[in-house]
Amino acid sequence: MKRIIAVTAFVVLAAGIAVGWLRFATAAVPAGAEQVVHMTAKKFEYTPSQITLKKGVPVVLEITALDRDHGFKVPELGVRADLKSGQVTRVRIVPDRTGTFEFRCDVFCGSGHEDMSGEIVVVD
Ligand SMILES: [Cu+2]
Repeated sequence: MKRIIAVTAFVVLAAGIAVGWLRFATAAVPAGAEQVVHMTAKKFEYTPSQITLKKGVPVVLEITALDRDHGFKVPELGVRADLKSGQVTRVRIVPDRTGTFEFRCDVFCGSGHEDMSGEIVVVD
């Protein structure tokens, strides 16, 4: 009986360690796997205003709104986000086709708002 308890305790402990390790290992993978592109948004421009991505490769755009609220919209890639003033907004994109796609501000931000745009170039 003591032997059964000892074996059971060992199995439970080993399983616990295995699950813990697996969680640690899988949690560590996505963080380093995705490319991060840092951008800023301010009246009336994005920096950089052109970014080049690879088709099928996920990226996270980290966009900081420097002066006020802005928007970020890429209709052809199905992406839209609100950029709150002073905050970093993470926008995940997995480009599914090649081409040049315009992004623009869709939150009115002043007299130059209509010209606040840039482009994403997706290559193979
Ligand atoms: Cu705007």
